[in-house]
Amino acid sequence: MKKILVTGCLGQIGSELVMRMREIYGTENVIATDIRRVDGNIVIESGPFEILDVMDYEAMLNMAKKYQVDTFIHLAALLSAVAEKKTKLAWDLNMGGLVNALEVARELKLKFFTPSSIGSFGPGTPQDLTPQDTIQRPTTMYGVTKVAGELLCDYYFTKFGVDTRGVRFPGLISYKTLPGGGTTDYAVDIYYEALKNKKYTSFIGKGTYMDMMYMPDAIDAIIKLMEADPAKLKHRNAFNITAMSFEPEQIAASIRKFIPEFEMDYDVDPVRQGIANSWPNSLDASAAYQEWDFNPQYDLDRMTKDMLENLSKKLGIPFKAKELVSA
Ligand code: AKB
Repeated sequence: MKKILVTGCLGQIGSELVMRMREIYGTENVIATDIRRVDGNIVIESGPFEILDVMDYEAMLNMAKKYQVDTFIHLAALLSAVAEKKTKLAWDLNMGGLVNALEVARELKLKFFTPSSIGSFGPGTPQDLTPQDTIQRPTTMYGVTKVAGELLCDYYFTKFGVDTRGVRFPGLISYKTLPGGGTTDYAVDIYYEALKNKKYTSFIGKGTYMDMMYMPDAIDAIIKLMEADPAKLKHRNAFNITAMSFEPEQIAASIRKFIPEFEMDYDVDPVRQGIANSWPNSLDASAAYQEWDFNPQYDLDRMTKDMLENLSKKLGIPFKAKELVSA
């Protein structure tokens, strides 16, 4: 990767990926785009930024030509809970944006990345240690677009030779940018509420396991996969990756190691609970370990400590993490 175009750069992944790639590849070589501008945003202020509607193929092509990019990272998409409410928009944006981006990659011979998700699986999928290659019959609009996206990326690889690569992300947790309307968002909200109120009401029910990952590991995974030797990749779209699997009681217990008075109760949202129930409990990420040395660094307690320390600074709420007595 030498010159990289990123769509959806103000989202949860994009905002951190752009900053990290600017450190590695040089500020001027990472062109951040989004459909909106947010005054004072660090991604916009720190390097090249352009307004880009991913539904506009001509604008996208011209942007890639203007900056003479060699890599396209396409992140703009609706997340699961919003997609369930805005089904037509989810299809139009998630699929229309993706096919436009793939066409640009084909036309200009660009290396290509787009994320899939644990949402690409469904109730018929083996739920524990879900294999890399298995049944994918999702029952959500988000999942339908993610499976179709995986297939489309494979198609552009086999048919046109576009170097497409992707991962199935679990829930991503970060303190920098909030996720926008996902099912796994409870695992981000809980840290904000733990610091602000020492109490959280979970919209995901007790005993609901989902895969999760801390954002620094997710960013490293994208860069590592994109830099991987193509000869080593047996799979492409998309690799199972995960760093941990937990249910709400376990993340609450992890927070209590640092904030002993933290309390949690439940007010389950039927829409998001239904989505979560249709997803796996835990993925088998061995193909990613074997084919491109995927190597996440954060487990639940290490992530909790880092989240609380950084969020306390961001929110201006004093918090001093003690060293963990037991993990
Ligand atoms: C969501 O909950 O929609 C996302 C995802 C797992 O793809 N975080």
